[in-house]
Amino acid sequence: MTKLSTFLVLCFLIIFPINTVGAIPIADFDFSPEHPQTNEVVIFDGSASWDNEEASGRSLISWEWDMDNDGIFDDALGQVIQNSFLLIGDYAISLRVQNDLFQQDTITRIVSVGLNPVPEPATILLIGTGLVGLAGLRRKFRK
Ligand SMILES: [Ca+2]
Repeated sequence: MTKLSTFLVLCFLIIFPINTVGAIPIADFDFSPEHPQTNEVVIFDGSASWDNEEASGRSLISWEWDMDNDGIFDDALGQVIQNSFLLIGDYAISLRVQNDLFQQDTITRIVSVGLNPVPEPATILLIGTGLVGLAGLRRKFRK
């Protein structure tokens, strides 16, 4: 090996150390319940994310979430977060993970939120008041 080629190999190893060349963070998350309803607390768990070089000491250092689908990951921080949705619909939820080499990966999943069939206390109160009113009318007509 010539001095020049030895020098070039050393430069390459300094710039791209062997144990970091293949490091790739992989973003992944689950959410529960799988079919959430309006106003229900949904747990988003990013612990399924990993780095393919974890055996070489690489690790993930951040989990950032984009909950409003604006492309900015500033809505929540942390491996496990929770959120609830006021309206029915399909929501694109994204997670971005970063490893200790500042390499990143993102993943987007669609959360389909359905209507909560359980009536709210205010609705129950309204129906109850209506029934009492009907009963009162019925008594009036009997007299
Ligand atoms: Ca956002």
